[in-house]
Amino acid sequence: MVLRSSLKLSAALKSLNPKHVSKNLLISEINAPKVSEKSLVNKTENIHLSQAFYNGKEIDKDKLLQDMLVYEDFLTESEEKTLLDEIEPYLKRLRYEFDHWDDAIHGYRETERLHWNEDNSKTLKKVRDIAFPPDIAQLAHVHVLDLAPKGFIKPHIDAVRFCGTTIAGLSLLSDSVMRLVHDKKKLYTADVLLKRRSLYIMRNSARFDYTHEILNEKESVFNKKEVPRDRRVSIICRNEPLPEFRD
Ligand SMILES: O=C(O)CCC(=O)C(=O)O
Repeated sequence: MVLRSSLKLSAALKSLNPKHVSKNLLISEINAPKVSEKSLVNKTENIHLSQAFYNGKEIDKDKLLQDMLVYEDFLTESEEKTLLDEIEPYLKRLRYEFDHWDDAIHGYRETERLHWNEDNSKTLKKVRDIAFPPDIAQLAHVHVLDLAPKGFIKPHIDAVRFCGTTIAGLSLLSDSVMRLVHDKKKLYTADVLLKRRSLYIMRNSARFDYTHEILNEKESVFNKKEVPRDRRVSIICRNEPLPEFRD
């Protein structure tokens, strides 16, 4: 396995650069994959928008709902186990990092993986097929992020140098809540329930215009209901940075 530190979230977060976003959106919207509405399970139930979306007209809620998709039960229990069986031996050798008060992630260990066994390659192909249109260049490495039960991710926008229009993430082992907050208009927020074995696709406006974070165990509440946090492993596929942002 070849490690590319640029994909790692800890590295990517150190160079956040959400500028030129409107240009990105124009390009990315052309490339947006056509996801069948029929295959979306409980999308509206899994995304809770703040009142501002209904009171104000500044930000289009339908646009956000087109760009933040959640597929419940995307993985079967057996697919989840097969993915964990492959990555667990490696993750177990790493220590969770809790140390630095200013880190954007707290209580995590992570790796990137290029080669997967046959079954897991099939599962990841399903993710890639649904998340990315055929003509879009994808990062070959898959990012694996393991959050301890007390781990959390602070608000950030992924650096445009390291990731293109789309982030597609599988959630293993635990439910969690992802919060999106509009980068310029902070009252526009969306809580997204990421159930164990679900897949989320965050693209275009959701990826560029909103910070995203994974709430810590104390704040892990969705629509007034507590969402108990346990260790959570996410497996994340991304597409290549847009050409103007490549090194
Ligand atoms: O663990 C996740 O699903 C979120 C990861 C994340 O924040 C990112 O990839 O930018």
